[in-house]
Amino acid sequence: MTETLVVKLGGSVITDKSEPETVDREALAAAAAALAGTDARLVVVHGGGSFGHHHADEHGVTTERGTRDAAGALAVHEAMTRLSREVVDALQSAGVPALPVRPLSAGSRDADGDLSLPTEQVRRLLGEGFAPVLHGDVVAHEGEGVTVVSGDELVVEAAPAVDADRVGLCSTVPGVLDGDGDVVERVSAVEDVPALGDSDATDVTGGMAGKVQSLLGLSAPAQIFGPDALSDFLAGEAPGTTVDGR
Ligand code: IP8
Repeated sequence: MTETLVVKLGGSVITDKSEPETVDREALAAAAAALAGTDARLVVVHGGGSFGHHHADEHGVTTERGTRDAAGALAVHEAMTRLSREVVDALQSAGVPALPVRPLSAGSRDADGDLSLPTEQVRRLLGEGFAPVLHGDVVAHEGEGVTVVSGDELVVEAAPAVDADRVGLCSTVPGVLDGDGDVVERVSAVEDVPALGDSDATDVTGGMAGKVQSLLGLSAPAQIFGPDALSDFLAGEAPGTTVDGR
């Protein structure tokens, strides 16, 4: 049976973070070519890199701290729309039937910061043979105006919605690293990695601990791996770190 995969392309993988709004075209084309080589049904998510984070910083917006400045919120959203366009174009050029899905138009957070994201359109697009592409964005947040929604959060929402068989996070690091800098093969609980257990595992604004903790709640196994291992992941291998809390 055809597999359903949710793949996140980290913002740092597909952009040059040292220069505002700069796409790493070589890295993006390589990822798109790898994604074009799979028969799996694909949901693609990407992060902000030098697009979203630059503007979010400028306007003081995080996943928890919001803004009611409409121009600032639009600056973040439009930057992410520009990056999404680059990603969708690269995917389509490689032969992936990609179409963008905008979290700002659908998602929101309640006063506790819990995200709700309608996903019917993602399921339908997938069912009709498209590859929906979601991106980090800003979303309405009760009591805060708008706050950032990260790609990792979207992965956690999208994977159960499409009944994903596997989840892949393509990141700049080759996996979860232990205290010696070696890749940890498997994580079944945050405590499995002392270097993570020591840090604030409830921090979902970024960092490996928050990423691992949210992936542990999924009912599908997740892999965290570097850009060179994307094809291996798509081919059914388990590169980098397997995060599986089941
Ligand atoms: O790079 C953040 O997404 P992330 C997106 O996955 C914005 O954390 C708008 C900064």
